[in-house]
Amino acid sequence: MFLDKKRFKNAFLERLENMYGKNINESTTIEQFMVLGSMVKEHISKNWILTKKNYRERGEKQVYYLSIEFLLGRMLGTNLLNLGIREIVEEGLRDLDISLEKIEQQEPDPGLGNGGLGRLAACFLDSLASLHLPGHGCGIRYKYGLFEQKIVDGYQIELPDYWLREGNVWEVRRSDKAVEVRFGGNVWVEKVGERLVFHHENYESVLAVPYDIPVPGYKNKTVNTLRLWSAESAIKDFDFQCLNNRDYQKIIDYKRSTESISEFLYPDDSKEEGKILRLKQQYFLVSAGLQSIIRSYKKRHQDIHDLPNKVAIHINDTHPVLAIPELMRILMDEEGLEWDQAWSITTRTISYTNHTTLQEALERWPIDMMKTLLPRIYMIIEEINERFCRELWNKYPGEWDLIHQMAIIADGQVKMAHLAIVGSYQVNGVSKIHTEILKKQVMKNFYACFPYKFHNKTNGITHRRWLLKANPLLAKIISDTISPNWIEHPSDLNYLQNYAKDPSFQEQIFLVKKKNKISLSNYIQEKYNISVDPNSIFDVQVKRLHAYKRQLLNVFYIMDLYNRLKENPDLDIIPRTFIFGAKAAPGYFLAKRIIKLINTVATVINNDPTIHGKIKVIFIENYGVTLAEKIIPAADIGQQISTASKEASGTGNMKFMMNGALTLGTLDGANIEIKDEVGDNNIFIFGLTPQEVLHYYQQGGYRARDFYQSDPRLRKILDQLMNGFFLKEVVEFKFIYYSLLQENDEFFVLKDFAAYADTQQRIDQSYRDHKAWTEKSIINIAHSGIFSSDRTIYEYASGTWEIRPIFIP
Ligand code: T68
Repeated sequence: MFLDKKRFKNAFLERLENMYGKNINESTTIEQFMVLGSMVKEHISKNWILTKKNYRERGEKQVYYLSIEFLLGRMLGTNLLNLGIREIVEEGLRDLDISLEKIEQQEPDPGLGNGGLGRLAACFLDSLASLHLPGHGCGIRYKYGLFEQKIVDGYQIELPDYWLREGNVWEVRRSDKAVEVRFGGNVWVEKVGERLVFHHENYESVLAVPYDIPVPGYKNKTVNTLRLWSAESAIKDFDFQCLNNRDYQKIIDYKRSTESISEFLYPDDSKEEGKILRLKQQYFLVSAGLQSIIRSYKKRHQDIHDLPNKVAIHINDTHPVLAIPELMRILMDEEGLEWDQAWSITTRTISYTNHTTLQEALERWPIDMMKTLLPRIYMIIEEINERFCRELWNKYPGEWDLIHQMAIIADGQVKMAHLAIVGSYQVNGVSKIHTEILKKQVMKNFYACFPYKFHNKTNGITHRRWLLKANPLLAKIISDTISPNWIEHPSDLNYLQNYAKDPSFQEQIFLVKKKNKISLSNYIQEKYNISVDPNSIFDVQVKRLHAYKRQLLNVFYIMDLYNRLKENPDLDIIPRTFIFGAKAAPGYFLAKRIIKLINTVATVINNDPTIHGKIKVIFIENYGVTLAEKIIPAADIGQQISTASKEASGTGNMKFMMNGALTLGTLDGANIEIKDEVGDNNIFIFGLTPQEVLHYYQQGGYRARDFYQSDPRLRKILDQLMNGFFLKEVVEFKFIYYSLLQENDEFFVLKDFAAYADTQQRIDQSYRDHKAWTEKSIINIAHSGIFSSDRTIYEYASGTWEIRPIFIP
């Protein structure tokens, strides 16, 4: 049906009739989306079945990527691109007087993730399939994704994101593959001959039902699977009728409690809440995932001892770390293996990636909670801990403190990162500096014990979504210049280096950026009724709101610039449009005050005629994958200004450079590697180094108040927070003020301010020379190929999972 335009049109009209009993004029755009989606899914199905058959029959090793989040973004556009049918569809629809773009906008954006960690998982799926690699995702089908953000009077309001309202056209429910997951109850042990048999009783049974989503590779025949699990009660509907009232109530309660497990995504990206429902979600994912992995393994292979040669299981941060004790449970309690055999298999099957060194984000669960909810799993963790501590004792006799620090269970808590390191064969950091910080600081004791486990795999992004799809104008001029080979070999982008000084190519690049800026300006005009100048510098910071990401530094500079403009309206600056997008965790008070501050400053500045529109400040609400695809291609500057050592990698930085924006950043995460690629002249770096920051922390911080006293700009800005200059209700900003001056500015905002302001002024100077600027922009694009997730996945496939491509005939 996608062979040519004519066949496509006929098939489309016919299906519209079949599904909705309507002709083209009667149908709504959402109906058109559902029709097109179902056609595309059907088109994928053939190769999906073929891929599964090949994987089954060829018996080669496969990887399962376990993640509590997959931040997928819309799928129609990427599917059309990967299948190579976008043009036919676009033209066919145009004949019918329908815009493909409008149809695409009907698709809900599945926000099943918070930020970088979830988006990385989605990029990895695309790269696995595009590289012909047998790799599947395993996650949770949350009924509600990350909240929808509205800004009302400058404040963030959270609305539920019921993304499944119209159904999900991409998924297939697989009731036949449902499995049971058990919570609570008690465990008793029986000795049968030489063996101990564990009986789990009085548990609550939850049915895990998988929904499969196809993941097609780029113009190949591979179609991998993302399997998302939904929690349901294990009761059949007819049971309801024959029950008296009391039991009926019990059943309703049970139904509610089971279904709540996959109800919503936890909206905090940096703090562990220790909520029992979250622990339930984690075990639900892991138990359902592993049961299904083992079941499918046993269909293909005889010997369970061979598991590590045929299956790799990767855990995305510690959220799925219960995969370790769960695999032990299955191997011992269900497959009848001894501890040592099971442990050897487990620790050769599971690998782990760490995404943070923030203390508050390192997961710890109270022993009591875990024991009550997962009695058998807790027993296994206890045993792992005992054996590990015994080993430590042999290695470091008498060193109680050290052993206490490294234990998996200590101080009434289970330390999930310790369990992850001990129970896996590889621990990966997400950028060079992050891996070094893990080795030398945060996990240094573990590194001393298991130096061979620690590896770096710098993150990446799929250039297919983030360049080819998000920025078609740029993709086209790149293809016209160096041939479209870069799409399959992103390192070919390097050839653009030869055109960095070419005036005609520079001209094209400049024009494309301008067009993207105009298109974003139109969006801002329509949505917020604010006019922005496409000739101004588009200076963008879009990411989750967190104190360590330092949106505050950005807004302080804006306040300072405004103050200077007020003093001298003739101040010679290139007009600037500051663009923010950021969701704050609903319970994160400081972050929400910062959103209010940005919006307050924006309102004052945007409505002040005396500065002649030289600066504008825009807060784009509800930032997510879809908006990122619109905003990033229009950026001149991407701000990556986290306190050095705090951002494990960042992936926004890579998206910006790939779209020709220059980075304004600290020496943190992958910024360092970007700088090494593009050279010092093509990036704007400022501020403390990670070593300096860590050094200050060891000394107990620095004296923030000194900076308030010695820098008149800072004094003025901080005073303005408290004297009602921007907002009469000063109480709103007290909390920010005190976090800096009384709590001593944990993230060095004041300390880095001067360097940041200087660098912003360098940018202003630099932008005046359009040719030189565009040359820098081209150099950034040319060096972005290495940050394709294809490279990252290649490294994981060869260096961690040991999987090989399987070409589908
Ligand atoms: C991010 N982490 C890192 N966490 O902050 C970022 N956390 O530097 C890195 O580039 C990215 O991971 C990919 O490696 C997160 O996004 C979360 O979203 C998260 C979610 C739940 C709980 C804790």
